[in-house]
Amino acid sequence: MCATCGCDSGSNTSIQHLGENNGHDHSHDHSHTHLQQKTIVDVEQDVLHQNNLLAERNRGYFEAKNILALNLVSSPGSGKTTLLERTLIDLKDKMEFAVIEGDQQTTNDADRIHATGTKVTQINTGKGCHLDSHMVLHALQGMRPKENSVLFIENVGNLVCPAMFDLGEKERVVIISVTEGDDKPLKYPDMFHSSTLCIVNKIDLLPYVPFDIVKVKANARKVNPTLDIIEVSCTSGEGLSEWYKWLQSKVLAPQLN
Ligand SMILES: Nc1nc2c(ncn2[C@@H]2O[C@H](COP(=O)(O)OP(=O)(O)OP(=O)(O)O)[C@@H](O)[C@H]2O)c(=O)[nH]1
Ligand SMILES: [Mg+2]
Repeated sequence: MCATCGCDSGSNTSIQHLGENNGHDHSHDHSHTHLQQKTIVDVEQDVLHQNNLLAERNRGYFEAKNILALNLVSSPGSGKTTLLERTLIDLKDKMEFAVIEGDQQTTNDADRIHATGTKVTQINTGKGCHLDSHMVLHALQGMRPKENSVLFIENVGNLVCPAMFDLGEKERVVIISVTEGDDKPLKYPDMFHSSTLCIVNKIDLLPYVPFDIVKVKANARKVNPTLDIIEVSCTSGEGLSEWYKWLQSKVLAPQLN
């Protein structure tokens, strides 16, 4: 049990590698002896401290290999996997990609990514509601993303707990879709505060939903004044070129053709 958010993260995790790697499945149990502490505050600090240590290890690995690691976070169904499918296909001649998928159950998202021809590893968190740096470390050991590549880590759909868990990523990208309501940045500020880019997805649905795009931007910048914001529709393709430009601007020189 992860006391930080009350979920069962880590005790029931399975990792499955799909595609061109030395795939193997395994579950692993670990006794969280550090949870025997006196107070919840101690437990929270310990869980996050352990997570941060491994996150730094992941970050060192990414830096050594010149891998741009991006952590994609959002509530369930905002379009993370759809955005990845489009991106992986549209930019496949320009960049080398790998993907880690996080979901409580199923390999549905990994199957979708695999269909694009991209190396992908699925992490199933069981009862857990977020990825942590330990899970990502295990996934990396199996998948070994290439040097000078872009690694997308699609987190479990959840606007709360993933905000607390550094995975070692370079940047965090939060996705919000127009069906979710323009007040979400104010209600879930940690996620918007810790991200560097906010993608507003499903703008093709704007004529049908009461969502104020000016308001959502103002709300997002209230909690994070330096947040980049890009409006897209993964269905129509509108705005995707701006996302691709942002992505290319983050990729270090050797990753560009
Ligand atoms: N209208 C519209 N639908 C979209 C758009 N992007 C994604 N969808 C749809 O939204 C639904 C959820 O998309 P996913 O990409 O699975 O969302 P997700 O964030 O990966 O979901 P989880 O992994 O379950 O959190 C699917 O039915 C998509 O086809 C868009 O730009 N416009
Ligand atoms: Mg998904």
